[in-house]
Amino acid sequence: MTINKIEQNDFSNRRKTLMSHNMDGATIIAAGHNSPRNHDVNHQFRQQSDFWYFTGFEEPDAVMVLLPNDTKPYVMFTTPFDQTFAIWNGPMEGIEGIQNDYGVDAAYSIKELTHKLPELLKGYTKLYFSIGLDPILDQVISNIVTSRRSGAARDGNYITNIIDPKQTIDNMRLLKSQNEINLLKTAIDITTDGFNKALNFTKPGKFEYEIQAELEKEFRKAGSVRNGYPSIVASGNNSCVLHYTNNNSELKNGDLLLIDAGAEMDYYTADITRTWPINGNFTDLQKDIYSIVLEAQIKAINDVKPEATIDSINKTTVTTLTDGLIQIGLLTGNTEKLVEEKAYRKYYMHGTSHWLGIDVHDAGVYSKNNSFTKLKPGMVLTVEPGLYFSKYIDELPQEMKGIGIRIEDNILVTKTGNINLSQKIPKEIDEIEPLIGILS
Ligand SMILES: [Mn+2]
Repeated sequence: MTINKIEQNDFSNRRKTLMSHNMDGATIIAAGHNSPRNHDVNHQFRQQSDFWYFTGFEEPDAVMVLLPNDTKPYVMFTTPFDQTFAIWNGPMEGIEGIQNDYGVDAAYSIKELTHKLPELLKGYTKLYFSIGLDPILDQVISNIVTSRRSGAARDGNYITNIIDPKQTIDNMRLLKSQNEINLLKTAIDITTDGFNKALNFTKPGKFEYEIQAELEKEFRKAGSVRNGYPSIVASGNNSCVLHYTNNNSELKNGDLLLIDAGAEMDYYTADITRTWPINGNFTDLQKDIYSIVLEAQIKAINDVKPEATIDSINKTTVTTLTDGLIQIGLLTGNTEKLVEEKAYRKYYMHGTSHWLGIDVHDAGVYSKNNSFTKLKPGMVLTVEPGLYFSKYIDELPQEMKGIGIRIEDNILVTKTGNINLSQKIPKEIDEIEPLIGILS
């Protein structure tokens, strides 16, 4: 399997594009910080997505500064190399490493930020900076603004605008390059292997975490160092819980198993869901409900093409789901009217699609000023209809309670329509059933 990494050249081009949008100001983006778990143990660190997108640098506590009018436009503040730290915690780039390997024009110690950053920003009256993401950097910037303003009586050169660069960055991240698409494909192929193993190991009496282990073993074996989000391995009524992550129940004969998971590959993640019967055979009722969701999903995927919107795809989905809910007797009346009233919301309470990329719910708006973002070639989105008949909905017929079904694929928009990047994971009933439990 070829693993295409995002190269220094890609990061450099991204910075150039961002600077071309923000020529009249300095752009400042902070890296993430470690988050303590307890005592001297941190949660696993993963770089802040925007910072990584422009730098490829994976250490915490750094700050990127882009100065388009300077001869040295790409500046980085980072933690200097520390021998003790390196011995205890592993390799770190330090000032020298970041200068040699990351294409920065100038690098300084993060400890110098408060006195060096005001110097660097001297020639700029506009800052592109997202306030409210990093309280420490907010304070540093606020101090610079205050000090420049108090000096303004003499030179008139103070900071007049602080503009959030988010919209520009989101628009960039929304359109994927070929390298990014390749990485997403790799992440999806790895996830495919995991789903196949999970299918093969499903059997009544096992626990959700055992299936999770088989799934994630394939992720790790193939070179994915972490998931894009915590895996949902949900059996029985847990499949109706959208954000279920306990993954500690026993698989019961006659119940369904829903898995929503994605391997991350060099910062790009898959996001795939399948649902199957634990004992290898759908009951007639499960089949009926599954078929409704599958039909909605296939119709929605057919709708993915340039000029369509996440809203138009959602309309197709909820229309099909509403028809299905009428068929199985949970809704009565006219489809169009029921769709308008959002009567389906009781059993389908989430959206049909979201952008996919560095973040599982990736950057990019769905609509602005009441106009929906039109799909363009190079965008990647999920299509994930579902129906959830929670045991907590009292009025549901007993036999329906605990049936939760979602089917989710990852779709690349192309010039002529789309490519379903996760189509290799089976979802037709007669394809799925023979694979269940054959290795358990
Ligand atoms: Mn999703």
